[in-house]
Amino acid sequence: MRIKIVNPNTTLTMTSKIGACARAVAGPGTLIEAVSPDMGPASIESHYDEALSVPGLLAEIVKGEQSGFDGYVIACFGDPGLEAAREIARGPVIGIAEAAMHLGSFLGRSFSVVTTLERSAGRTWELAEKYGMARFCKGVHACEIAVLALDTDPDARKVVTETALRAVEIDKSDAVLLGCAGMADLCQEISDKIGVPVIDGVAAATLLVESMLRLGLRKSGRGEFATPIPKVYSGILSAFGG
Ligand code: 5HY
Repeated sequence: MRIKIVNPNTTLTMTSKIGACARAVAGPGTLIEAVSPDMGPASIESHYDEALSVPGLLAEIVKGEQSGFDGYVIACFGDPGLEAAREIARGPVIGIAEAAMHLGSFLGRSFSVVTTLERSAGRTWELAEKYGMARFCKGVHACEIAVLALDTDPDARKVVTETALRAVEIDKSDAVLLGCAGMADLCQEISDKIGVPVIDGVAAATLLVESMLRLGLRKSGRGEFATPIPKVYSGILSAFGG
């Protein structure tokens, strides 16, 4: 089976890290390809960034369909473009936030989320509500580290770990979810240090897509997530037209 991991931001170093984390858990016979769109924001830290990430993300899903990918992961904790991607993909499309939250709900009574900037916390609460996970989510705690600084700030690992520890102390939660695809490589290290399970959404979503494919589960071709009605899209979006 072939799974396409789409990092909706255009930072290729982050994309290759995400791909390595997905490959580390994928089963034998599962081919992982991790990509960034040709267009879009270098990182996603606002509603504006998220909106501008969606056309490039969808273009990657279109390309994936043309080259026969079986399933997709949207590797950004805002799960941007998730429903639109599901409309145009035949196979499963899973966002890393939804995967992490559902998996976290199986581990105990509650989880905490460690996010990058405080301004991203509202989106995480919104997704928890949307996915029916708000009753499990006890807190969203910001490290105040920008997405791309996760790889450049020498203190990043320490700050993320300290934030995770603080989250568990404050929330008394049973698990911690890493609220950025760029934290995927910190999962095991943090888990060893804080004494509760830590979930990386990239690995969680990859295995969820793999499991759905093994079960032969694909979206319903009818109703809300049926293929969009062909129409003209003008201007810079004209390539998206039928
Ligand atoms: C992410 N932004 O996972 C989110 C995290 C965030 O570029 N990749 C990004 O802070 O919203």
